Amino acid sequence: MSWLDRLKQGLKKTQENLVGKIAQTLRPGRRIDAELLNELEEIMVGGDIGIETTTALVSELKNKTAIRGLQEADQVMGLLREVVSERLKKAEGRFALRTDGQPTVFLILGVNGSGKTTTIAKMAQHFKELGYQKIVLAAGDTFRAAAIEQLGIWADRVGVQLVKTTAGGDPSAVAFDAVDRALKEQAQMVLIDTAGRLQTKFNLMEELKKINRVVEKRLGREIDERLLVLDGTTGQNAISQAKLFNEAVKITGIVITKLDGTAKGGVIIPIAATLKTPIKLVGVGEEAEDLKEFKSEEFVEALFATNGK
Ligand SMILES: Nc1nc2c(ncn2[C@@H]2O[C@H](COP(=O)(O)OP(=O)(O)OP(=O)(O)O)[C@@H](O)[C@H]2O)c(=O)[nH]1
Ligand SMILES: [Mg+2]
Repeated sequence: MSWLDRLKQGLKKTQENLVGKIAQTLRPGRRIDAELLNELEEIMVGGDIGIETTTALVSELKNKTAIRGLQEADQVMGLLREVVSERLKKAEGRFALRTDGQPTVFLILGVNGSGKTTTIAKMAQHFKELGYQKIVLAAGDTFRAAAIEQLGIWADRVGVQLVKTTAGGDPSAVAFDAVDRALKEQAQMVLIDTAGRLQTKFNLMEELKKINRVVEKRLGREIDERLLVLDGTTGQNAISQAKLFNEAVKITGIVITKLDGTAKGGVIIPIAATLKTPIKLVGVGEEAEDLKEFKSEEFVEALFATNGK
């Protein structure tokens, strides 16, 4: 199955919940009026676009229909696609990969269960296939023994190195050791896993700051990417998570997972429109092929597909 087909399949519920419902509202023969715009607004808020972004989108639709002299409801879909595309396009971002012989270092963050560890596994596989011969994974989620084991299984399966400690150990020390090894052995990449849960939120954020600090000290430069993994099924919650994490360490990119099987995927629009952080990867399933670079055009095509075509 091509990536576009996977994306379409993954986004099917979101597509139905959002674009499907909007299409029903935009019946041929209906005129564009205040009532129609209110209905659109309701569907968009219900589709996890959030009040702020919905208001902005609807007001832009209103202006554009006036400027272009559009009166027919069935002319609105093309316009909506246009204004959504613009926002998603601005949120596109590529990975910062090093080309100076130093290892590219990514710190992976996010609340528990968001998909951090599987994202690391998928990324390791992807970069291995791209020709990165030496990749080091750091089992920085020392909170649970199972988390260390899970990453270890992936490291064996993909054929990359793992640096770990025992459960309850110091995550910063693991991250430091992984980067230290990568520098000494001239590895091309280090992917650092972190815990998504600790006793209190304050502790988690302080720990993430410490990992970041310790790694950057060893590197003598900034970490290349601090990637926040957001679970697409949590809808609007993803936005508040992003703000929270961004206060602790500056997030350089967003990964949105689990867009399959949720009707809440519309959240990608406010993520793109309100957060100043590029979206770098989107995930629509548990297989390695289900996680890919975010390309707004493909995404819009899948989101606005009619009848899954
Ligand atoms: N359907 C679906 N499941 C996913 C996707 N990405 C991850 N998962 C699943 O989500 C679950 C949690 O993923 P993990 O990678 O363990 O999440 P985590 O953030 O490391 O979680 P903690 O280690 O508990 O903090 C696993 O069962 C994954 O297989 C996705 O894109 N789609
Ligand atoms: Mg994990």
